Amino acid sequence: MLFALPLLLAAPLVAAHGAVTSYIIGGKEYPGYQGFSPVAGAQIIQRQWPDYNPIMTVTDGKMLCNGGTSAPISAQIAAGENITAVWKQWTHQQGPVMVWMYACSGDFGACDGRGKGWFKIDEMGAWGGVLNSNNWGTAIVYKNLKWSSKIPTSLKPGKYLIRHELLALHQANTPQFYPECAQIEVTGSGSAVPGGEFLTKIPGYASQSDPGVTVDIYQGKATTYTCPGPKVWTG
Ligand SMILES: *[C@@H]1O[C@H](CO)[C@@H](O)[C@H](O)[C@H]1NC(C)=O
Ligand SMILES: [Cu+2]
Repeated sequence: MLFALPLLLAAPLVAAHGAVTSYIIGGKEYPGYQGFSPVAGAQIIQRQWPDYNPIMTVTDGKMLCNGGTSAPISAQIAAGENITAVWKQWTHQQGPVMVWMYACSGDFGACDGRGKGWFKIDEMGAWGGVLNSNNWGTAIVYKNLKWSSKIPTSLKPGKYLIRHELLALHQANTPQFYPECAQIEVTGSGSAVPGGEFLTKIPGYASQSDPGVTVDIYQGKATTYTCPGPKVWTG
């Protein structure tokens, strides 16, 4: 029984939660990382994350791409086109979806996502005025196991990280963050870049006490929800 115990404890961690496992751009599916055994040189556009475990604090280093470092390849996407993230599994129905980008100044291998360069291109919090409900962005991911976002049409072409973040709020005052990143090369003729008010650092885009982070969705007082971090930049 001593040997069985760690297995019993570990199994639910794999069974619950989730992570982005592939991406669809223009009808083509780009395999992502499937989990749990990172290997060097895997021909995927996604930065390999070590596990499905939730991140519990906004300052955790894993907030940046769930701990993943660079990948050997990237996908091209035209500005104005949609990218769809796909989750093999997802288990929570309360909390927002946020999609972020970061302009790399050089090669992906040297693009560490550090500094005040992250901006949101998409988010969905709650609707309908009742937070203790399934009217949340993550409930759509629960249902469809997919999330589509448009790359802003006017965005300056170049190499970018794209970071899909699910923030699960089903436990009162106990946020759980699930962020993964992929490498995309945006094409087009735009020249727009977000202004400083749209940019932030990750980790560190909000404080742990931000009402969009540490919230009790069951206490019935709050009826509206504001996603943490800067406003979405649409170009
Ligand atoms: C493209 O993404 C936007 C969100 O940015 C969404 O509203 C729209 O439905 C998506 N279109 C498709 C065809 O998935
Ligand atoms: Cu979970």
